[in-house]
Formats: sequence, C-alpha cells, structure tokens
Amino acid sequence: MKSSTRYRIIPALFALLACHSLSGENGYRLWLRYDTIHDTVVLQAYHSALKQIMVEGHSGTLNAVIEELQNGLSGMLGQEIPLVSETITEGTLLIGTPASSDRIAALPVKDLLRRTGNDGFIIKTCLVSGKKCIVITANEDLGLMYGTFHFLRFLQTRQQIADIDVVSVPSVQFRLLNHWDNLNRTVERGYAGCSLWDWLLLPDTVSPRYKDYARANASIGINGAVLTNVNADALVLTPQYLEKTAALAEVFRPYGIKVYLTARFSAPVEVGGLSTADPLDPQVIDWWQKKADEIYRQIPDFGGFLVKANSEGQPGPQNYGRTHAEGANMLARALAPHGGIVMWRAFVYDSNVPEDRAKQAYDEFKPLDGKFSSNVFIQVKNGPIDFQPREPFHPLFGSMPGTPLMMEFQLTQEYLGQGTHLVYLAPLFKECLQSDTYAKGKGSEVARIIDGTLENHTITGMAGVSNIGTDSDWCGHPFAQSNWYAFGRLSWDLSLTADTIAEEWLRMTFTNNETFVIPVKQMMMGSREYAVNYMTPLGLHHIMARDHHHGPGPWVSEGRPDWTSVYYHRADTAGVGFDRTASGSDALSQYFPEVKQQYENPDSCPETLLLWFHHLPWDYRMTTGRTLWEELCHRYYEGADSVKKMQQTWKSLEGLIDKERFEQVNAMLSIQLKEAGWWRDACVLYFQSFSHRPIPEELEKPARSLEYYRNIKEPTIPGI
Ligand code: GCV
Repeated sequence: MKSSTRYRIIPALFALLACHSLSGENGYRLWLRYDTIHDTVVLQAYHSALKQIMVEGHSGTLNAVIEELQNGLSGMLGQEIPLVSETITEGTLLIGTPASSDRIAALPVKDLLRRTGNDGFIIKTCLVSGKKCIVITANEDLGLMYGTFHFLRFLQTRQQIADIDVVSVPSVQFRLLNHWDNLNRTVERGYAGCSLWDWLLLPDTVSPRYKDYARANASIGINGAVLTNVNADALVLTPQYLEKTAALAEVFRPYGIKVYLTARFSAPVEVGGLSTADPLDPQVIDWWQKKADEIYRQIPDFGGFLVKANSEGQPGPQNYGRTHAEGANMLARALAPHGGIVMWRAFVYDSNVPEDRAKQAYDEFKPLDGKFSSNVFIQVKNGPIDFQPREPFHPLFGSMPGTPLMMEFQLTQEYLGQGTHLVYLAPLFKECLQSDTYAKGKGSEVARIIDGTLENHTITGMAGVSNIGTDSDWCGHPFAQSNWYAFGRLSWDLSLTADTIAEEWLRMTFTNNETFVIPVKQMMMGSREYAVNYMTPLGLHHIMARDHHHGPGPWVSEGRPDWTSVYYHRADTAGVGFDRTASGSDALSQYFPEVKQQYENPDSCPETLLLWFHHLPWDYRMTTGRTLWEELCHRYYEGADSVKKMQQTWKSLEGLIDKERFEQVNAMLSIQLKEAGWWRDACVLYFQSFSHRPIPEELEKPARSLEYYRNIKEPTIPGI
C-alpha cells in the first residue's frame, strides 16, 4: 500500500479558527467530524479532484455509503458534491464493484481484487473513459463502505489525493466489540453511563444512536457486536428479546455489523424448562438446535454466541462432568448450519483456589487443543490474569496450534483509571501482539497467531471489551474514544503502529494543527507507561481495591486468596513479587523454552515484568544501580510526576481546540493527578511496612498515613 503525503498546514490559522468554529462540542461525533476545511490550498486541491460522485449499484450498504459521502464531502468541502449516474467527467469519485459497474469491470483491477476478499478494498486514481478519476472498488458492497471511510479519513487528516494507490485487506476476519451490558442497562465495568441498548423501548423505538454506533464501528472496520454481558442472562434468548435484538440487527446490517449474543449455558433449564443443561443430553442438544433455528429465522445474519463457562460462578459443561470442548461443540453444531460461530472464553476462574491463578487457563485448555469444532474460537485475554496495566502475553498463545484463538482486549479501563484517567491503550495492545511466543522459533509473534498466518487457521478474530455507554461523548472521557478507535484500526491492520493510530485519531477528533497534535500524541504514547508506574510498576499486579477495582488496595487480604492483593504481591520482610520460576509456581514452564529462559533469570527478565515472575529481596540491585526498594519508590514517583507533566502540556494548548473538550480533559487530568498521588502514596507506604527502609531522600514524603489510605471507602463507584 502506497502511503500518501500530508499537506503542511499553517498553525496560525488554527488559533483563529478554533475559538469560533468549534463551539458546542460534546464529543458525540467521535472521529467522524466533517468540519469545513479552511486551508485554501488544501480545499482547492480537494475540489479539483472531487467534482462529482458516481456510485454504481443498489443496496442498503450503498445507500449508507452515499449518505456518508454526501455528509462528509459537503461538510469538509463546504458545498454539495453532486451525485451523478451517467456521465464521467474529470474528478469523478467512482464507486462500485466489478459486478455492479461495467466501468469498473473494464479497469485493470481484477488481479488486485483477488487479494482483497470480502471486506478489503482498492482506492486508486485511474483513467475512466479517458478522464482522471478516483475509484473505490471491492468485491462486495461492504468493501466499498470500508473504502469510503478510508477515503474520508484521507481528507480528514489532510492527505494528498491527487494520485492515490491503496490496497487494504483486513488482518483478521472477525473484529468484534464485546459489550458487558446487562438487560437492566447497567454495564459491568462500564464508566460511560448506561447501556446503549434500550431493551424496554425496543423493538418499537429505535434510537438514532444505534445508527451512529454502527457508522462509527464501520468507519474503523469493526464488523460485529456481542450485545450482552458474558455474565449472561438467559432471558435474552427468549422470543421477546430476540425480537428486540432483531431490531438492532436491522439497523446495523447496512454497516456490516453482525449481532452476537452471550449464551448462558444453563439456558435450557432457566428458560427452556428442561431439568438439565448437560451438553450430551439429547433434549439439550435439541433445545439449542431449535433455539439457533429460531434465532436465524429472525436474524438471518446472526453472528453466533460468546460463552463464559465455569468461571466466576457462570454455569458450564463442567457442572455435568463434561469438558469445555464438549460444551462448545454442542453449541457450535447448532450454529454451523447457519454459518454462526462460538467464541468460548478461556478466562476461567475455578471454584477451587489454584496454586497459581495465572496457570489455570493453560492447564484447562491446552489439553483440549484440536478437540474443538471448526466454527469455535477460544477467546483469550491478552494476559494470564485479568487486563492488568501490564501483563506478559498469555501462555496459551502459541500453545494451541490446532485451535483458532481470538484475542480479547479490554477497552474499558477497569484497571486503568476507569472513567477519569487518560490512558491510551494501543501501546499495550501492540506490546502483546508483538511479543514473540517462539512457538515455531523466532518470529512467532502473538500477532501471527491472531491473524492465522503462523498456524494456518482459516478463521481469525479480535474482540475488544467495549467502553461505550449513553454518555453524550459515548466513552465518558474524551480520550477513551481513542481506545475504541485504536482497537478497530488495529484489528483491521495489525501492522499499524500505536503512534500512527494516535495521530490519525487526534487529527480527526480534535484538529490537524501540529502545534496540538505533536505534544498530545506524545502524551498519549507515554500515558500507559505512566499509569503502570503509578499503579503497578516492575511487574506488580492485581493490587487494586476490592470489587470495584478503583484505586489502590495492596492490603486486600481477606476472603478467597486469589481475589486478594497479598496473594499476588507476596510482600514480606525479605522482599516482594510472585515467584513463578521452578522454585515457585513454575508458571514459566507454560511458555516456550526461549521465553522461559529469558524470564527465569532475574538478570535477563525484563524489569517491566520482574515482580511478575520473581520474588526478590528489597536490596536486589537494579540496572539503574538502585536497590529494588529504591527503584520501586522512584517508579511510583515518576508515574505521578508524569501526570503533572501531561497536565502542564495540556494547559499550554488552551485555545487550539474547542473550550468544552479542553476543559473537560483539563478537569479529568486534575482528578488523574490526585489519584496518581493516591496510588503512589498508598502503595509506597504499604510496601514500606515490609521493606522497613526509608523513602529515598530526594523524593517528597507522603502527606498522609497508610491508615488514612486503608480507610478510604468508595461504596458508590460505577461499573460493578
Ligand atoms: C464480566 C474480571 C472482571 C469481571 C468480568 C470478568 C470476565 O474478573 O472484574 O467484571 O466479568 O473479568 O472477564 O469475565
């Protein structure tokens, strides 16, 4: 794919424009803002390349394409670009498939289209009937939709379009949001208001927001939404709710978004009146088959089921002495005739306390490799515990070559500051995807397992646990939108860098003014590491407050051991950290030898994961020359100081964007700064009670006592 060139924009112009043209911003438009371009050079170039639109073919998707183009182009170019059907002129934007357009069928694009599959597209400057045109073509109308959004992004980010040559094919086939939304509209780990799905009013009232949701997803390549929480309610499978689900599917269809539901394993008992949900019981098998038939009668393009089984109290096949494979395959057989899939989660939290929680998924699933039906994914969280600020990659990646594994990332910031912290997650996603599993020697990165190339899988997928709700800006924090955006863009193109995605998003969401884009991009790129530092540096993990997971709680020690913090940090007077080498839980043996060898020696283990794999003495010497204790303190202080710097940077940019979002982010950064200090002081004081060493002299001492932090109660945090 040829990369294009961006116009240089004169920053001074922006300062003038920002104040008067961008008022009334509530973030609703996300990155799909089509404000008028004021730079005359750019405007002139776009006008001469785009004189008319011709869309050949007819479908709901093409109607959506036309609508988006007309909105986008008239918004950005400041005037209607006529939609024509007959005569090609210089500067036509011609859109169609070879099947729908003889003009496109006559172009030399057939070879390229052999590579683009159903969703991929080509955008190319071509001569059509001797006239210079821009052509967007694909094998299917959906490809045309993705191509159209890509083309609009070109304009939104001020790229030159005089000579375009793009071929784009998605890295993975299933690119899904997972909503943890309950039928009563609460959202588990949701920090952006209520669930978008208004089950009470559906199917009779269909909120216009559903279409905007679909547009936003389609614009970044997302092609499916699991509507309901993995902690599932069987009610959603009843006729009343299926009718509501069908109404949503209808709105999403033109945008290529399929709906999926979570299947509660005990549904045959709870809503089917059977006495068992045993997956080998003929009546149960029959119930699920009939249920699948019923669903597909109403929603012919229904995507399939996501299942959390035998984990955190959810029912599953093990309740009947059956395996995950027996449970998943039974559902898969019901869906297969209709083309549906099962996404069976590997996040298992046994009812018995394991010796090391990090080992459980591998122990349960690895022996089942190759035993799943061909339409089953095993959906694996990026790390072996639970979406911590930093985890090593999950050892299942590379260990189940006979089974397609679907990546599960968490976009909602359950463990990363929830609704108030600016934490851009693409660096976390990339860190995991670029990790080398060594499953087939060097170069066996997680990304190659996810895109199917390492193990030759034909179905491939990525899921992001949604951070979307009814807040006017969808995600609660203006920068949380970037995590939704980044997930979509990455699942379309795993090779994109976090930096590129941040820049695109900033330009589309705020401004193309580089005086703003460059420093804010730097903030975003650093933000995940800052959060790691003020929350869980050096490989610490799972030391947050109980239940709601907001704020620090390294002292949490009561109740089920693997739900406590002390189980994970294991601090004592000798040192701190979880020994996962052979002398400890030996979780390291779940990784391939090259990884194991690197991590088992504290000297070669990356410092970022040191306390994940090792219990080390407080005086252990770090590469900085500091002791472990001193380094820990320094990391906590650096983390909190970085937030102060983000705040200073942000304040210095006042006037470059709209006042509303500027002030909202400013206010959020103040909260983040306060909470980063809270994490730092609470954790440093807590660990000091074991290390019995002074906080290094150069660091400011906490103003309050450990007792003060231990007594903070937050009974009303959202998202539980
Ligand atoms: C949906 C963590 C979260 C739970 C979540 C679970 C899961 O434990 O805290 O809220 O439940 O992960 O991924 O199933």
